[in-house]
Amino acid sequence: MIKRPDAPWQLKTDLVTPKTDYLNRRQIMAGGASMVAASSLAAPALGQTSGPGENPALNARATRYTLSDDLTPYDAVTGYNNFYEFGLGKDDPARHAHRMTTDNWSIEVEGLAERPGSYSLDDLIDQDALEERIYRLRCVEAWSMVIPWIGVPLADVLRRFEPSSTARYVQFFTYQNILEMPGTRFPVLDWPYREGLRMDEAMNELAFLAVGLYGEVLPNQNGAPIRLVVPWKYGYKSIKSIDRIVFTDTQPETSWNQSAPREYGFYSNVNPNRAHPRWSQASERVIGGGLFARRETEMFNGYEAQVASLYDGMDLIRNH
Ligand SMILES: Nc1nc2c(c(=O)[nH]1)N[C@H]1C(S)=C(S)[C@@H](COP(=O)(O)O)O[C@H]1N2
Ligand SMILES: [Mo]
Repeated sequence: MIKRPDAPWQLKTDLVTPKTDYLNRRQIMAGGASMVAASSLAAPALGQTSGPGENPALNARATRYTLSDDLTPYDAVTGYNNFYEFGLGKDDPARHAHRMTTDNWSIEVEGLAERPGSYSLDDLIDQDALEERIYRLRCVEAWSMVIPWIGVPLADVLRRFEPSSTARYVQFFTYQNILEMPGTRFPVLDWPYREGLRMDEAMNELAFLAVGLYGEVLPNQNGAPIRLVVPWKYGYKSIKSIDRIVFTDTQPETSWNQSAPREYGFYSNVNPNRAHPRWSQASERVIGGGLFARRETEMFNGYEAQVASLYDGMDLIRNH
């Protein structure tokens, strides 16, 4: 048994709803459908996940950012992952990410901002402000999951650093430790993993920093202790285990764009009309929904109303 260090901002356990109640409540809300789906899980080889209830509980207020679709079962959300620092297999993160140390986490803030510096999680995340948002994560590999995230709007955190008016982009970096992250021994990507957003994208109401899911502290394999969630972009933009943020005036490097620019653009908006060079993006496999469960992919992952105006006048096939 790996003893997880308590996140400094987690609520005292006696103040929160026990997670089993949380899960039961969810099951009732979803008409039991999501939990039934758990038993017919489309059999990705699941690693050793921590079960629901093993991570410390988090309290969060419900929001209107809630998909009515069935939730992806907990075991799939935490057992079928991409986190290349721990290997290329979908079950590698669940098997190996427990090695990552997340205690005393801090984020270095650099570049074009009035308040650069080193911030602890406690500085950045107000535990009374935690929200739950149910967003779909749509991977470029053409599968998706519906996840009840807990966190805070990215804009609220970035504003505290007082970005300068000359900052046009923000770049994020993942923690790097070759001893804890076996996948980084291989030059699969240029480590540390990095991602970026245009400032107006980053300040959009949908962009979210997650510290939890399913009523509990984020499991390591999902990007503990803090990761980005950009619901209208392909999953790889949602960078995990962030330890550095840089404000810049030029479009920053992003790991996947650096590794294969023809396949992965800077914008990476979910776009059923722009195929990946090697496969279609018109539909997606629903993880946890059974062997043949698929859905049509929606423009901007279904968030056209909230984000289409960010790209007015841009050719979204060229600027993919
Ligand atoms: N640091 C880091 N962040 C990452 C990745 C990664 O390999 N390393 N994979 C990305 C990809 S491709 C996807 S689809 C999502 C998966 O998030 P999940 O495992 O929580 O579902 O994380 C993204 N964030
Ligand atoms: Mo992905």
